[in-house]
Formats: sequence, structure tokens, C-alpha cells
Amino acid sequence: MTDAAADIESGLRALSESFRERLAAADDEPSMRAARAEVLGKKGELTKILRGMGKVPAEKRREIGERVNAVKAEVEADFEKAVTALARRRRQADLEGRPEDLTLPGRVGTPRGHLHPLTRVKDDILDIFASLGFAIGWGPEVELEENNFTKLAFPPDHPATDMQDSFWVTVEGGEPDARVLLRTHTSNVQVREMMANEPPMAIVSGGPVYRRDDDITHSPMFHQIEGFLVDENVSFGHLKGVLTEFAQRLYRPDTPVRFRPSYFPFVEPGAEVDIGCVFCNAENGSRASCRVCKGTGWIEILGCGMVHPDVFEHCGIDSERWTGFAFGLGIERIAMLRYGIPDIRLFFENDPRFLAQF
Ligand code: 2U9
Repeated sequence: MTDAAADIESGLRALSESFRERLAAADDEPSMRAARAEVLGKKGELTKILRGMGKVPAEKRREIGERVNAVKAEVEADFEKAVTALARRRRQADLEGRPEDLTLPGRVGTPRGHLHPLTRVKDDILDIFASLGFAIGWGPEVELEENNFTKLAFPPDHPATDMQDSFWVTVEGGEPDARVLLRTHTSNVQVREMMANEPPMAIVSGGPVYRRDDDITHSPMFHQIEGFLVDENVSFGHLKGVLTEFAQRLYRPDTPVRFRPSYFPFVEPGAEVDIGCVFCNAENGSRASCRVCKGTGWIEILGCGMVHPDVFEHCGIDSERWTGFAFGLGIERIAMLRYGIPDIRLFFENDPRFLAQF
């Protein structure tokens, strides 16, 4: 072999050797690329070695040329192998070093929604009446004055009919003297049922009602449940029996229940229903300081009475033949008592910290 050819040959060997060492020492891909560029780059070591090519005799050039190509291919293959091995080592270290198993279910769990506390209380109350044989009725929230006040025998000067106490609605293109408002109670359901059907009937319904009130126990929109039962020979005794059963199913079978005379324009006689305070206990002396019953031992839960004969007549029912009782309650009040909620506005703010407690 000529000297020039031998020099190239030994240069190539040294180059392969030192490239392999540099690859082995490189611990990231950029240093591996740098090592490859030092060998194969335009100004790299191979270019320097090939400067001696001119001195190689013509008959040797082909052999040396093949050798050069083989070294180039070897460098490329070593480089690819090293890069792949590095990626595999990294992945392995990553897997072994990672404390979490990403396939495990989350610790917090998927948060699930639930019914609003008012919906739960409403459903519980309607379920009790449904189990006592009442059908569930429905009526619109935007109602004629006639179905909201007039047919219920509200005197024309009753404060609830004042502009201050109701939300009146202007109906564009409606009848010129049709007076329309957001219903102030769910009594429109009973009025509509009586206008459309013949007794006997026992119907209960619940939903939003609207009044111009706003403080910690009154909201301009709140929810009521009302019901009534109409048949022949219905007495105040039936009213007491049904509502006592209702209160004792809603609270406890031994809950004391009392009926106190009261006035509502659409019933006669009218009464309010109290239950024995479930928050205090007279025996252990805490009653006087009870904030819920204010020391009386009783809490009011609903109003009721025998349907006024005028109301029957306004709704096309013969008051000589049919009698009936009716009742009404505020769902928020029952829910505030049940869950100890101090401010009615909490129900409507949709604060998840409040709602998550039910
Ligand atoms: C018809 C005939 C009679 C429904 C009644 C009450 C007594 C009553 C209040 C409770 C608290 C409303 O939510 S509240 O402010 N309701 O006390 N409601 S009797 O009597 C009717 C209804 C419709 C045709």
C-alpha cells in the first residue's frame, strides 16, 4: 500500500474509533449530532482525511473510495443506534421514576350533580299527597287577574291586589282590558281545575309564585304547594285528618299537630297548622331560648281552611252540593326549617359551597 493510501486507511480507523468514544460519552441528542457533524460535516475530520486522496495512485482510489463510503455508513448507523438507545433509556427511566399510575381512577372522583334542596322538599311533599290519593296538577305562572284574584273572592281593595304587591305584565297585542300578572300563589291551579272539571277531585300542585317582597325570609320569587279536595259532605274533620297525616309523614309519626283559627279570603273557616317544635325540648329547659319557635314550642308549617262557597260559585261549582278543604304552604319555609337555613336568598344564589351541602 502506498503511504498516502495507508495514511487515509489509518485516519479512517482512528476516526471511527474516536467517533464511537464521543458517541458513548454524549448524554443527549444535540451532543450526538455535534459529534456526527465533527466527523461528516463539510469542515469535518473526514474532509481533512480525504485531502490526501490526491496522492493516492489511480488504481488504489476505487478501493479507498469504497472504504470511505463504508466508514460513512458505519458512522450514520452508529449515530442512529445511539439516538434510539438514548430515547429508550429516557423512556425507561421516566416509567421507573414516575410515582403515579396514570391508569388509576382519580382520587377525588367525578363530581356528580344532585337535585336542588327545594326540588327535594317539593318532591317529598308532593309524594306524600300523591300517596294519600291526590292527583298532581299544573297551572301557568303568567295568569289572568281573574284566575289569580277575582275568582278566589279577594276583596277589590285587598292589599295583595295593589300595584306594590304583584308583578303586573303588559301583553302586547293582548285584549285591551285583560289584566295579567305573575301568579302570586298556586291557587290558579285549583281555579282552573274547577272551571274545567266536575267534582269529586283531589289535586295538589307546586311551583314558583311571585310577590314584591325581599328580605331574609321573603324572596320576590318563591315556591308554594297548594292542594284541595272537593266532594260531597267534606268536613273540617277530613281537613284535620289529611293534614295531620301529612305533617306526621313529613316529620315523625308522633309529631304534635295543632290547628289555630286564621283568616284567608278564599276559605271559611280558615286555620294555620303548627307542629311541635322539632328544634327544642321543653323538658330539658332549652325551649325558652329556642330561636326557631321563639319559646312557644310550636312552628307554623301551613295554612288551610274549608273552600269558601263564593269561590265555588265563581268557579261554576254548586256550593249547596259540594264542600271541600284547601291548604297552602311555602316550600322555602319548610326547607329552611328542615336544613336550618337562615336566609332564603341562599336558595337562589347558586353558590356551589351552599348547594354541595345537600
Ligand atoms: C282555592 C280555594 C282555596 C289555599 C290556601 C292557604 C290557606 C295558605 C299560605 C301558606 C304560606 C301561602 O306560601 S304561603 O305564603 N297559604 O295559608 N292557602 S288555604 O286555599 C285555596 C286555594 C284555591 C280555589
